[in-house]
Formats: sequence, C-alpha cells, structure tokens
Amino acid sequence: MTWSAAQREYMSRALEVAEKGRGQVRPNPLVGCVLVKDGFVIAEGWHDHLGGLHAEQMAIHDAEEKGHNTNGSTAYITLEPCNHFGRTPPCTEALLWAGIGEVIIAHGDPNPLVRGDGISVLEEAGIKVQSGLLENEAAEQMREFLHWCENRRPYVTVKVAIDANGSVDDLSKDAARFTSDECLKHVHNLRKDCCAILVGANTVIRDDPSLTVRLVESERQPIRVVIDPNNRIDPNSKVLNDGFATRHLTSGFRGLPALLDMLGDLEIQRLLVEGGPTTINYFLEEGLVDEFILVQSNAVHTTPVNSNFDLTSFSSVEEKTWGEESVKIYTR
Ligand code: AOF
Ligand code: ZN
Repeated sequence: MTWSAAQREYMSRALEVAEKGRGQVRPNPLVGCVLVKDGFVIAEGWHDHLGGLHAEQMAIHDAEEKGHNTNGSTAYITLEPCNHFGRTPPCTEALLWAGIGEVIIAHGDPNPLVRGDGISVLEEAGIKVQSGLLENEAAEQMREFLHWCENRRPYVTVKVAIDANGSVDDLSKDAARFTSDECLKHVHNLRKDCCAILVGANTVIRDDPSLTVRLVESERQPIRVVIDPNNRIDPNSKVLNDGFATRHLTSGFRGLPALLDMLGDLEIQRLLVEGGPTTINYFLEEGLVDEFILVQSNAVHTTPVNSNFDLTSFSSVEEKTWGEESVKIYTR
C-alpha cells in the first residue's frame, strides 16, 4: 500500500491530537481522528478521558460546531472504529450518520468486542476503508493497550537510577535521592503514565517512599504495590497511611507471574517497577521486563550497592536527558 505525503500528514496529526488524552483514558487506548474534505482538515477529535466521547464522535461534533458539513469527508483514525455499545454508542454508527465517504485507519482494534468488526460494518455500508497508514507509529502510541489485549498482563517498565559506577544506593548515608530535581519531574511524568508502581519491602523499609504523582498535574494516583511476603514493612509507612490505594502483598504473594495476572485482571496496562535491585533482578530473571529505563547520574557513592543488571537480551532504543542525568531506554 502506498500513501501520499498528504495522507501521512493527516494521520500524523491524528496521532498528535490523540496524545491529548495521555494519562486520562486508560484502560482505553489513545485515539485520534481528523476529518478531511476537499483537501482541508475540517475537524479534529480525540478520546480525551475515560467515559468521554470517542475520537470519531468528538471530531464529528467539532465539525458541526464549526459549521462544516461532514458529508463525503474522509476520516483518518488511529484505531479501527468500535462497533459496540460500551461507555459510548458505536463509532461506526456515528460515522455512517455523518455521511463519511472514506475511512483510513492506522491500526486494527484487538479488543475482542471490536476485532475486525468495525471495518466490515463500514464496508458493508458502502464506505471505502483502508488500513495500515502509520500502523507502527500507532502501535507504539498504544503499546500498553495492545500488550494488555494480547497478554492480559501489564506492560512492565523498570526505572532505576545508578551512580557513575553503576551503584543504586550509598550505604554510607541515610536514604536519599541522588538525582536532580528536574529528573524527578520526569519520573513523576512517567508515574503518571503508569497504572501501578511496584517496589519490594526493602525499598519501603529504607526509603519510606510515597510513590505518588506530585510534581506534575494528575487526576489519578497509580496503585502502589509492595511485595512483602514476610510482612516486614513498618505499619506507619507512607504507602499504608497516606490515603491512596496500596496493595500490600504479604503471605499471600504467589510469585511474579501470578501477580502480573492479577494486575492484568485489574485492567492495569502499565506497571512501573521502581526497585530495589533485588526486586528488579527477580523481574529480569523471570523474563518479565518489557522496558528498562536506566537513569545515569554523575554522583559517586562512597559505600556502593552494585546492581549487576543483566540486560543482554535487551537493546538500547532511545537516549534522553532528564535534568542532570542521562537516560537510556532498553526494550526486548
Ligand atoms: C474508537 N474510538 O476513540 C476509542 C476506541 O467502553 P468504551 O466506550 O470506553 O470503549 C472502549 C473500547 O473502545 C476500547 O477498549 C477500544 O477497543 C475502543 N476504543 N474506539 O472507535 C476511540 N477510544
Ligand atoms: Zn468508538
């Protein structure tokens, strides 16, 4: 399938507006929609928050508000339109009612309620449907949703900071953060994009962390998960007393695969593992890590704790700067 530069541009725009829902739509995917008529973008829409309009419905609304007739226009949508009554009525019906002449889709919807149905319903109604435009980009944008649909488990991201020599902690000092303030803001943004944050008991005992999103605006807080099979953490720990949700896994803990199944059942699509090294190494050893974010600081620890993370089955896909730290992202 060959696509014109203009078509790619419309779909790029649809992917761009979809981003406006980031952090607000889960367990739904990010979805964007652009309506084009006679070579002009007449309307845009995105799935903004859970329970809100779907992208197509918002775009049709937007066109009406601007006084544009949607009849005969082409819809560029990052996800195959739904054909089911969920939190909203089917988008296929909205598109038909709006008289959309052609639909161009980036990625199919793996949701068993939708799978392939959206496209065939539109085709049966005489609408020309093409699929696969910027498909990889769309897959990247909704990777946690796709991963969860396929595995019914969360996509697992590990984030860990190390000093110049690969140490994760300095035992000569009381527990303290050794990365920059600006870096912490990026971490809070990452937390905001995750439905749950997991740590082992040692991290709670040493750091008494909150594991909440505070430095960036967020309507929701991720669920904290603490693995503590021997019930060692202090009952006065912040995660047990600050009023936000925590799953404290004590004697009932049955291993990481079962835990991921349980989190998947709770519709948790992205899990952030924030430490410490023992917990992270368990995830690595069991092959349960999808993405590894290594935050490299210039600090040098006096009494280092070496991490020895084995990333041989990973490849580095991206490098960033978070404040004073350089960040490497690895995926499998
Ligand atoms: C679309 N357009 O903008 C989105 C779609 O129960 P609901 O209404 O929240 O629907 C959720 C499902 O609909 C979700 O799992 C996914 O399959 C699809 N999302 N579909 O046509 C959209 N967000
Ligand atoms: Zn829909």
